[in-house]
Amino acid sequence: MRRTGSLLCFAAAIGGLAIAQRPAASDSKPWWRNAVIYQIYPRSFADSNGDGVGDLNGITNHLDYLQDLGVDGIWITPFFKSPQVDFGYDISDYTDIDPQYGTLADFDRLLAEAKKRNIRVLLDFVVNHTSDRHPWFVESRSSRTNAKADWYVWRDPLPGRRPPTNWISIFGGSAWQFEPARKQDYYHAFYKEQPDLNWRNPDVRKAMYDVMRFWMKRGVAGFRLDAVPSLFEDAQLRDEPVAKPGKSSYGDPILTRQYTDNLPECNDVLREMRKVADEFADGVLVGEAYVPAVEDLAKLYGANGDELHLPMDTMFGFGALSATRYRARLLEAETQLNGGTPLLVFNNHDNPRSVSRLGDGRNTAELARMLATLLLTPRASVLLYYGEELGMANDDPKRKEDVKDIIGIKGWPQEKGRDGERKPMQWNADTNAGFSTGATTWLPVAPEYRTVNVAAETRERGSVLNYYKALLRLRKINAALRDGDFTLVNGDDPNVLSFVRRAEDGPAALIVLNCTGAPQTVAIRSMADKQGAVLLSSFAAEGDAVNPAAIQMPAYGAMVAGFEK
Ligand code: TEU
Repeated sequence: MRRTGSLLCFAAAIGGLAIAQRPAASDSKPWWRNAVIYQIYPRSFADSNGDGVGDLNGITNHLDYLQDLGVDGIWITPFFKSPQVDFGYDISDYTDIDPQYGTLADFDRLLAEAKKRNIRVLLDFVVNHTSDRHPWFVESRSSRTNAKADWYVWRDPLPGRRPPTNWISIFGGSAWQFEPARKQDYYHAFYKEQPDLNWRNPDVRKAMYDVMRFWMKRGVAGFRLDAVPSLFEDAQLRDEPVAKPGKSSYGDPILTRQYTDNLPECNDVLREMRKVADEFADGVLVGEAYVPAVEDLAKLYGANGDELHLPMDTMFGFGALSATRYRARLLEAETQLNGGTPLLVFNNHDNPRSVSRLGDGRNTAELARMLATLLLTPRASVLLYYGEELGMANDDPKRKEDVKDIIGIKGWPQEKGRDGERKPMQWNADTNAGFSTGATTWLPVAPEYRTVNVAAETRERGSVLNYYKALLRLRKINAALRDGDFTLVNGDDPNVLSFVRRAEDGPAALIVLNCTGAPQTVAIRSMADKQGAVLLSSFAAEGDAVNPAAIQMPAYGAMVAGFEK
């Protein structure tokens, strides 16, 4: 492709270049529609006091970076009081901060500083379970007659003190734990230190809704609801049938989860939570939901759009790298979510980072730029995981004695745990990657930090970070990417995914993504008579001419091109 002066003018004329466009003056869309929400794992983002563990003040210190990156909101994973068995997903006080992360005053300062920068703050609401040290559970386990006796899921054991059902914990072993004081078992979908709340009890519901109000009154915009499918279990206590032969990495039988996941009662709770969120302007509920099919995802928006605003589409980003699969998933999201906004995600603190999971170890930066484009150009809201914008790779522990995540400790070596995707954020090439001034950090920084870091990538033209920034900017200023509809264009090409976003009566953006590690040529027949110009590409310069009849794509190449109509 060639760069020409006249094409630059053409690109400006069709509204592609930054200088030619401004965001719409009065935008009545809710803030979360087409928003980019940046997930922060606070232990690993920035350590302000040198103890080797990230904290709230560390986040506040880097809000300018996030503003410059161009995100609309942040979701911070749990920083509430917790024994940290599951690094904060075991909460012992929902309305206070764990001292290792800071204080309520620190949090209020974070909120105020984020607000100044127009960044919304979402908290992680662990709704399915508390810590076994939570005062509610301490009381509940003490007798069968106390005031909180029915706040958790208690059942009599079978004769011989066998567990009430064959249900298996998601983190391995029986999902039941015997409590001598009650001579009963309690249910835990996750660790035994994470007893499940009894959502059939109205007092539990009220207490949890009051937690939401506590934080929303302080100014948080909403919540990412943890482990939504696990809220209810079969009231009749039916055993799960065997799903397939063999054993899990924890040595358990592999059972279905038809009596323990995604029960219809979950939707009743989501409707109630939505009403609470709607008591506040701008309230938003994001949901963590690993569901098997698009119909299940659709249900989480509510039959009348009155449940989650944004259930995560985990099927899209956590499957194989395949143009065919992405095409099918994006089409489903467009047509089968009853008008709900899809929420796309490639990375989080529970899954190996995408460039390692999907890549072949070569062309990692190219793959990162292609995945960025695939994430940020469809009609969707987006979750971005800290470090994803740098192209950070996974870095699993090599020895069992180094593992911090209890999943890895229990499941080693088949299951290495989630430390690899929770490595400290790489700010610069200094000691501890600029994450901490401490002598040691809770997890060691990944060796790649010397080149993959914010400081180096800010300087480097065409770096993954600068590509993300340009893409986030384009997504805001380009009418087609901001508001346009979505049409798949290159049939069933197994290697290259292409689609068009078109604003009403306005310019169009053509997105072309090579989902393979080999060069490809693609022809967009429906646009063969048109000529466009590159708006942003991982391999071509802004303003370069684009001829849709024959587009040469290098390995993992990505391109966004502007067209007049
Ligand atoms: O995860 C819920 C969930 O479905 C996980 O079991 C996920 O499948 C697993 O981590 C994959 O390895 C949420 C949180 O995101 C996770 O970090 C917590 O450990 C879990 O809930 C328990 O609160």
